Amino acid sequence: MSAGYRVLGPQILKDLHDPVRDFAYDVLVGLSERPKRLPSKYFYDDAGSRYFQRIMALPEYYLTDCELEILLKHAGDMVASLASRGPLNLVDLGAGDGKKTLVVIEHLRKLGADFTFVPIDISEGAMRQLVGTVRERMPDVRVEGLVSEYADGVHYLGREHGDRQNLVLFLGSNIGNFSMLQARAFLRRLWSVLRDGDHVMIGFDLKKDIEVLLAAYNDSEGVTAAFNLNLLRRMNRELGADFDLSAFRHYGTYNVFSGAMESYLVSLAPQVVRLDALEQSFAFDAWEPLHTEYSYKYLRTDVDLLARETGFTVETRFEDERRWFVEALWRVMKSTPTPRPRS
Ligand code: AVI
Repeated sequence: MSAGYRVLGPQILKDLHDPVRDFAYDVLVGLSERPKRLPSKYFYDDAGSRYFQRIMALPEYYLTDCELEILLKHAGDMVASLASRGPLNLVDLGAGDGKKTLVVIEHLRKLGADFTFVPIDISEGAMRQLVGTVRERMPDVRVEGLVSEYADGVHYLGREHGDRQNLVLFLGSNIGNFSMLQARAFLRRLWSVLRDGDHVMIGFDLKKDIEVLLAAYNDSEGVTAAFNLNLLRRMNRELGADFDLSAFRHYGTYNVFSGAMESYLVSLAPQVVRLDALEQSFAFDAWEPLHTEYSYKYLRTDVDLLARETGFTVETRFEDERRWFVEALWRVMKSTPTPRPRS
């Protein structure tokens, strides 16, 4: 076992960072910037993960339905050849409630594959729920859950799972929460810990009618607003802050130039917020934004380019009927030596 992880029950591992200290540090950095910003990974405390599960069930949040439709139709074809190639780790980065992953697992079981399910998620509550669901519904499946951020999960993968082939799932447009630069860096890092012939399956949300995008991130029930505002509640609880949630509003907008849905919390009045854990106060002007999330949307050509730029070859890609979402299966290419420039 690597020194960075602690066993939490027989099959859940937890990383050893001090989560409150990391959170405090990122809040200090983010609230000191202009414009103010916070990393979207802090949405996912247990309450935030529950809000996100509600978002995935909303009629306006089409992403989950599109991806589920693709997986129900094509997951069998996508994993068939991998299942026959010997023992496999099915790694799920940002697993959440695992609803879509269960479809892939079901296919691997039907194909008689020898596999271990390795879900990796930042939320311990979501992880316990997922591991519980798999144990209950599919007691024959080996599960080894890891509660950690993506970067630590990728590091763990490289150290602990080098001897079996890997299929890494990165579903639900989680990649969209990275900037294009971060997505490239993340995929290169993932590539570097994987071996030639390993696979990644990535869900990309495509560029589409802007009204559809705006509705998905500004739902009529206000669940996305509550999800966003929960970040302030989390700071109140964990960092001794005194944010007044009614003094901020959620604002989701689409930036056509960058291709991202952008989420903000906008201060409705001039106010000063105290954070005891930082021994510091922060002033907000009226209408000052606090940026909380990017959700990048892709063109099909962006997806293929990203594969090429990060060392993968595109094996298959499937779209839903509305052609709003792409599920891509990429293979890690390592055997071809990088061509050297002629001298
Ligand atoms: C997790 N992630 C891919 C979601 C998204 O669409 O960016 C999070 C989310 N934010 C608002 N609604 C959903």
